[in-house]
Amino acid sequence: MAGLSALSNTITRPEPPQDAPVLPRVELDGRLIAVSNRVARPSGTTSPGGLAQALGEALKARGGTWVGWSGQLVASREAVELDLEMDDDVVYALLDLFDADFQGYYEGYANGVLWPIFHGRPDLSVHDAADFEAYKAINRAFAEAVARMAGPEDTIWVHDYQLLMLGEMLREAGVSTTIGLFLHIPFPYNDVFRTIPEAEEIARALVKFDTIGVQTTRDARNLAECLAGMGEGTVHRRGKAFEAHVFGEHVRVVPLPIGIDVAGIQRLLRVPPSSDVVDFSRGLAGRRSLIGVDRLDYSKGLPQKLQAFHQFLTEDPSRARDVVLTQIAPISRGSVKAYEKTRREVEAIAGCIAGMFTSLTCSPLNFLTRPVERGTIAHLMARSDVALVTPIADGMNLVAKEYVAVQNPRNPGVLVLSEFAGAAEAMTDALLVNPHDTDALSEAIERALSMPLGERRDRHAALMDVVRDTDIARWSEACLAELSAVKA
Ligand code: GDG
Repeated sequence: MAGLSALSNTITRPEPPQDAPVLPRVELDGRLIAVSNRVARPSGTTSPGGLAQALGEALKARGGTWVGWSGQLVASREAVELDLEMDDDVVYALLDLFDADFQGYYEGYANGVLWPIFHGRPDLSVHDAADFEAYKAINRAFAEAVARMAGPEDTIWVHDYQLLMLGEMLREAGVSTTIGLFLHIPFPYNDVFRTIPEAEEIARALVKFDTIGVQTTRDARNLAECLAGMGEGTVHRRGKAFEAHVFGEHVRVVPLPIGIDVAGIQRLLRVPPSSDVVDFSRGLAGRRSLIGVDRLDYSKGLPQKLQAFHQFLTEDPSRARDVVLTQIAPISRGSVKAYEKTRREVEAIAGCIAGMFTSLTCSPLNFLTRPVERGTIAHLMARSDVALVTPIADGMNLVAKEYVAVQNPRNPGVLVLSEFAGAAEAMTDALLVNPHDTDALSEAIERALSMPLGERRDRHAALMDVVRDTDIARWSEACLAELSAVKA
């Protein structure tokens, strides 16, 4: 590891950001009504998460109505209210949910069955038929609220796995306008999807959407073929889209990779860093910085990442004085059993690394399970030589794009990226790794740390093109273009 300490420390101030060019807007006839379980309301504190982050930016940019859960649970269905909040051009329509259904809907079915199965982990699914009834009841509550406000010219844009039944329920409620779904998480292979006892009921509901946007071509193919396979239908490829004719319906499944607000994250670097970041930079004292930012979720590959980092240090314990990995891992869905288990597993490996490699004067691992302020994350990313983004399955992974966006193009860091992140489909100039291969991941860390400047610059320039191409404004315009094409 002689090379490591000999390399110059790459902590540099990123170059001044360039604002993204203004894009032509897709004109919609009526209003845009976005619907998601959670809403990033201006008055509230948003928990870390890619969907709220992305949708918030998209709606702020063009205006519209955002329907989502108010955060309030009520004791009877009759007490459910819909509150309206205005902020600039966005109306937040906040729906209370019925307490007795909420747990079955959210922890039980959405996060206990759909999340693990869609991430290829049917072994972690905990199925209870009553949870599906609760899931449908909450989807119906959303459908009733949206049906009350939707006009015939409006465009309804539903988000994610919590609301898969909404297209069908809106049609049942008499809504005839365009309804699209964007699925932020991967869609699994047919055999995995069919492990859900209600797979056919869900498939029949999915075909009621006009268009379904997904993160990658692989997801689009999986979804269209799965739907067609379940109903003995057909799939045709039309350009990048897959069109399924099945259950007497026609649904278009389109890869629409999501991105980030590039100018927005770069603007965070114009605000001086907090004293914590300044102290952190000072404390590095020539050590190289690696960063990871992942909700504490089994899909994010945290045990695999820490295991590989442990191996990297074990191969040459002197590395523990040359590098520091800052892993931000805010606890997420802490009351779901599989998450508790992942947390214990991750904490055990982190404890093992700390125990084996921390000296009286330095530690190679900063492991944080509390959420960190967004500006701090941006500054830490900008000051890190390497980002480790190693999910075992991920719809896209915005962290990979955020890291690239805040690098100094003259002296950029290196992105180590799991080949199982949706981001890997286009970000092929990252160091792509299989996170289950501990040796390969440990080697990728070393290769990233010793990559020559010329190669770092070339890879970064290519990655930055991908990040700009999928900027959040472009993504939302591309989604809305798909939706408006349905009406044409
Ligand atoms: C879902 C899909 C898809 C993380 N920790 C903190 C924090 N974060 C921010 C990150 C990033 C976001 O949360 C996480 O986005 P990801 O894309 O990585 O992952 P998910 O939350 O699983 O998002 C995913 C996404 O939806 C969008 O479609 O990419 O595949 O699973 O922005 O920076 N933010 C703050 N403190 C933290 O501690 N402030």
